[in-house]
Amino acid sequence: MDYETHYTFKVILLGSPAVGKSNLLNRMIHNKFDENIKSTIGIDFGTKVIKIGDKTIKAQIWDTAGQENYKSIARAYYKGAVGALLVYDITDAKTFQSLQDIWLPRLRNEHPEGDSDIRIMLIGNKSDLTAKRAVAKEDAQAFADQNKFIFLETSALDASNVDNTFNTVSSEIYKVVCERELERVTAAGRGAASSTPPAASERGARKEAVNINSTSAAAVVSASIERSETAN
Ligand SMILES: Nc1nc2c(ncn2[C@@H]2O[C@H](COP(=O)(O)OP(=O)(O)OP(=O)(O)O)[C@@H](O)[C@H]2O)c(=O)[nH]1
Ligand SMILES: [Mg+2]
Repeated sequence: MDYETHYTFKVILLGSPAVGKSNLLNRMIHNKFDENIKSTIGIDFGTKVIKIGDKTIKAQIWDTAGQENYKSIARAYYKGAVGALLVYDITDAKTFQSLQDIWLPRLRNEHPEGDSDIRIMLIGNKSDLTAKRAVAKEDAQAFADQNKFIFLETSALDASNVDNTFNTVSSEIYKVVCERELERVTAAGRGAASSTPPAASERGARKEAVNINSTSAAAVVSASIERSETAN
């Protein structure tokens, strides 16, 4: 089918080994679960096309191993991301702690302009294993509130909240794009009315950053295809 894509979003999965990142990706893109899945090697990604209003959005979800050597993949993996899913396993408190100690600081290190440039969601996966719960919902919610993240518990196994996660992160990103589009149009109007519009040029630059991100995401996709071909 031929269609025009209005926006391409890159969303990255982050979290410790075995929290279920790859199965979440599988569930979001193919509606499948693979209990014999192996730990991810290199970088993997899946694409899903969705409609928001009258716009066609291509969402790329990127996945890598929780144990991946940070420096070797960081630049390509984080580059151009406009959404991040911070994933922990509700049955393993260490994986929740590592989001605070490792994954969130890394993400912020790669996005020094701050969280306004990237929509972040906190995801407690394996919600089907309630009997083995080790992270209270209240603690996760408090961490999310403190950082202004949306929080959801999911199960890649029984699919609960997985579509909800995907739709929420996509519409949150889309809202940012719309806000920036509005800022750009407003700034352009102000620029026409005034001979020295410093705020306008600043905002124009921010919008440029969004465009550059989308383009660089596409460039990184081809880089990652080469990588996974080498890995296999
Ligand atoms: N019960 C249950 N098990 C899950 C769920 N998601 C993943 N698992 C299991 O958790 C293990 C790890 O899943 P993966 O998807 O490979 O985890 P990962 O985070 O991609 O791991 P790395 O690639 O090593 O970083 C597998 O044995 C899965 O079967 C879930 O929602 N519920
Ligand atoms: Mg994996």
